[in-house]
Amino acid sequence: MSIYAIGDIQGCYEELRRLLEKIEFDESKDQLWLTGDLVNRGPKSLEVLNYLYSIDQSIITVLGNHDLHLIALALSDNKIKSTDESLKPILESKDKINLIEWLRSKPLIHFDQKLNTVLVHAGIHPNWSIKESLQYSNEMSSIIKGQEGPNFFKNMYTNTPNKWINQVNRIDRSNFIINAFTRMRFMSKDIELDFNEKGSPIDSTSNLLPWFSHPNRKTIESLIVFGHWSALNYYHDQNIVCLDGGCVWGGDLIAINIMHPEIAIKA
Ligand SMILES: [Mn+2]
Repeated sequence: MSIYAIGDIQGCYEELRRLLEKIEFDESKDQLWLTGDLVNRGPKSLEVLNYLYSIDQSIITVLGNHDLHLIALALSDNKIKSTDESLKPILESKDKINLIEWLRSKPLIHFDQKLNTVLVHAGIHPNWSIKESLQYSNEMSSIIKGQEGPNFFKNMYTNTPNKWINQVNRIDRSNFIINAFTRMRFMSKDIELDFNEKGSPIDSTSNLLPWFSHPNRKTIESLIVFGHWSALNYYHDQNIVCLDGGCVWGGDLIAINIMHPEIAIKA
């Protein structure tokens, strides 16, 4: 059995199938980890979801910001905007309820203890240990899955608070946890999240640091597999590996065998 991880698919169904062929993925014995953002912007979001749903027993996926956005749309009566056109086939599908409930059952992070490896969409806040991160992810899953879901999603779209304080009101706490796991890229030296800068840290001239470069990051001993940052593309360094090749923007869909994060496989 092999474990593969694939970055942000965002509706790139053809590339997904091509990449799975290339790695000779065998759903009867291999496992596939996905960094989230399965849908939106790309041409075939419904096909991606239907396919992943059909091989659910062999995949582990975490939720990305676009997946959360899809759930939010499905649970509200809001009219969809032109930027969300690619989600329409899902929202109008006869399988909508099954697909959305399937997504709602997925976590924000996955931790494999034996491999000492974490799967997450954007990253792990530098102040959080694995144990704390799992606790926050579970806390949010019960909101996302539960009766509070629709109300939570209505209040989800905010960049504040941008600093982690453990004891704040429930809405601020939820929004911060979601933003850290699914939208974080850069932060200040005081660990305030910045949502404006999206470029590559390699050619950044600002004082901002990527979340993974923070000097006292608590999860430094574990491998963290993430996506969300297409400007980083495939990036492997000091126990982190980014797999967002920006497939939806004309880049690559990227896979790794989890035992060899130093080798990127592209389609
Ligand atoms: Mn994302």
